[in-house]
Amino acid sequence: MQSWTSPSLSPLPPSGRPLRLFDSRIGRVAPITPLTPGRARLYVCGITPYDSTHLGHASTYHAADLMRRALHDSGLEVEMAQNVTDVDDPLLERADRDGVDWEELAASQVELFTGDMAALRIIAPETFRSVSEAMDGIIEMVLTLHARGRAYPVAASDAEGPDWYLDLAVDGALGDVSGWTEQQMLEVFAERGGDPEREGKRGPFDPLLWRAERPGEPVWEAGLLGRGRPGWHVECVCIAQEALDLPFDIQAGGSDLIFPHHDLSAAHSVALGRPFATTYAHSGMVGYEGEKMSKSLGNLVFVHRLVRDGVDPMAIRLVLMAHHYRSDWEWSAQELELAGTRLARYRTAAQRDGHSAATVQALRAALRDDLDTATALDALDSWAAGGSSARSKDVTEGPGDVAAAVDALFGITLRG
Ligand code: 5CA
Ligand code: ZN
Repeated sequence: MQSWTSPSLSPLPPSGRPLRLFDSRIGRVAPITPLTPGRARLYVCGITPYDSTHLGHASTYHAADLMRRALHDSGLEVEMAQNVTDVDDPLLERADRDGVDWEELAASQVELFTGDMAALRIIAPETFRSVSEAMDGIIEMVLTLHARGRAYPVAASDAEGPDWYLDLAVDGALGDVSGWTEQQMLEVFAERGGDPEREGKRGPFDPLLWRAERPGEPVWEAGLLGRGRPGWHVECVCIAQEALDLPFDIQAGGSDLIFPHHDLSAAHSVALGRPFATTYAHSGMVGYEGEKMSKSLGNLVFVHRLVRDGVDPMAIRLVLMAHHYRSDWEWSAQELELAGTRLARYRTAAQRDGHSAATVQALRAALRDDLDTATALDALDSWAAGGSSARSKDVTEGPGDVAAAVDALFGITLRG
């Protein structure tokens, strides 16, 4: 799939200091040591393209972008992959409701998404692949799971053939990523795409691997599994394997994916005989009007509308930076206004000779400390308040072009 054009990166020689990131699996911050020396491999779960990019998505991809920039600053090459869930229930239902072709709906929303990502100066992933593009590999993966004795059929009353599920019990416990109890899992499984009560399943959390053909749904031929379409989790395992190989270093995405999606992706991978990711990094949920911003609730603030209305995308980035990536927070128009003022102050400071090696050092230290953007903004506020006097006091060694560092580390342009 066509991704977007990455912003050009301001040159900043790597600090060589490792990124420390909170790992949901172990419940604490730990340094990132790539499995392949010198090269970090990162996967971020992509959009289901039936509504354009809202601030919640933007916040999650902003967090992944900061991870990538921090990994780069630590001296690593970075390789990143991102999927597009263009074959899934909510998208097909929306296309049906609106009387549009599902492929056209997906394509139009992906186009808006890539435009938003480019406007926000998010570095494009090396691999940006949709489920329909990855279908051959997904089918092969489902067939491999079947051949390894992990798939079982469940009769479907509204289809000719059975649906196929992954038998989690073969490999033992679920919950490696979330660490949740069965009760916690049951509370959210159904509302996050699961079907714990489906008759004929061996275990409540067994995920759908392959759904048999239903009238009006897009289908692909999968040999002895019959015609149909894949379940959700297998797509990310397949796209990650093809793009990055398994295991890889960091699985990123919003905290709503910890369970079931990331637990079950890891379970698929184990069933294939491979560990999945080493570190699981999750960003918090952005809310609006008292609830999580979500397509199903409809309480959305779209990036492209803000931009169309004249908001500087760099001010949006500053709002995102004002919240720690792991915390849940609410979008507000007042904060956006404050961010606009802040951006103007930073730009004035950058024009006024904003050299400060101490500030650059503080920015890098904050970023590699679990993406501590609030501390980075404090450093920038002091720098902007100090103006050119910061230079005479600055005795710290190292690069001191603050605007170049803000660009390289945080993706924000301060110079026109
Ligand atoms: N296609 C799947 C992932 S494989 C999916 O969750 N799509 S999505 O469109 O619902 O979300 C895309 C990404 O944005 C995911 O990483 C999700 O965790 C994140 N996300 C969704 N809503 C929010 C929100 N309100 N705040 C922060 N991140 C969010
Ligand atoms: Zn995913």
